Amino acid sequence: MSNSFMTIQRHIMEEEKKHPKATGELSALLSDLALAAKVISLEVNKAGLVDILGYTGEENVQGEDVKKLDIFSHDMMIHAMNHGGHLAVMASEEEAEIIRIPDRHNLGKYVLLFDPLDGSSNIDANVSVGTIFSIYKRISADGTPGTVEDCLQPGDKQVAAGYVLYGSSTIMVYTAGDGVHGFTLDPAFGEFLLSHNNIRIPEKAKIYSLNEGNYKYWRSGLKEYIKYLQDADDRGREPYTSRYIGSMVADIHRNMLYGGIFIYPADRRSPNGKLRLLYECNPMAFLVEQGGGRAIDGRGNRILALKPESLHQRVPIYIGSKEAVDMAEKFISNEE
Ligand code: AHM
Ligand code: MG
Repeated sequence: MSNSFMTIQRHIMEEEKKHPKATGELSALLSDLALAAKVISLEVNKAGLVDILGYTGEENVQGEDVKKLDIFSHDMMIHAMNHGGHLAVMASEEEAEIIRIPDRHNLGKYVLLFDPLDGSSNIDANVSVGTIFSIYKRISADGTPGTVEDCLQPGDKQVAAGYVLYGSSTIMVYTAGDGVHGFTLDPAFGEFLLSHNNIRIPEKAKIYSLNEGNYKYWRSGLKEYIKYLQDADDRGREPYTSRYIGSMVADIHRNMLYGGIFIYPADRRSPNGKLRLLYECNPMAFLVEQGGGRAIDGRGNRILALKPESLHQRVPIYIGSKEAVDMAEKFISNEE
């Protein structure tokens, strides 16, 4: 079948058919996520109209509360996902505790972790933002409500993960452990259509992305690594180029396509970096590893091997093209 008719639902079903024991539940879950993404995409694209249409107060013209987009996205994810019967429990970057699924719907075998709208501080400037998701199988007993332990599994246990980038177009990228695939939302049909089959992150990077405003707080190894990237070498290597949007989904998506490294390091001000292991680092690490790249914490560990200790734990991250992450590891392994 040609790509133009390969919808995300069809792709997910065909992937699942490769596994003889599959029940179709994961397909149903991913399809529900695609639906939530379409609704969030519509709302994100309307954001700029808010001022023009006079929705700026606490209430809109219909007398309804105007929700901030990150809260809207959080609520939308919950409403789209909590009645499907496939989940035992959820957790979101926007909520301190686990999100329980209503009775009778909470006996499914999967666990969903998500960041409903990452980078939302950028939204008023029309900068791209994204939704990130991560799916595990429950470890608590079947037929009981899910628990916090279900959410605290190492990233290596993910069965699927992905992101939706609301940019110049809306694209949903996912992996279910067999490559990374991207689907662009066709606004005319309202369908996600396969646009990026089997994304492979270039092994050699050209781009580095990190917040250089934090230079003063970096340790010596990171300073030396960035200096190294900015320099040419005598074997003909050109300097890297710097690109930092400040929206993780957009920065990593670009690096997946063009080759690059994204870093949110530990430094003297943020001893564990900024980004959250469960909602940001693990799903992105699964995608990047599936695309042939690497993701490490700069302390000798793969991101996906870390055992989470708490729902909102932060970890430093070095993620992207293999060669660039290997090189970063050498510089930072002996930093002071
Ligand atoms: P958020 O979860 O509050 O939106 O913050 C996460 C975002 C990432 O998308 C981005 O990579 C990072 O924060 C940027 O942080 P900084 O402004 O410190 O560079
Ligand atoms: Mg976030």
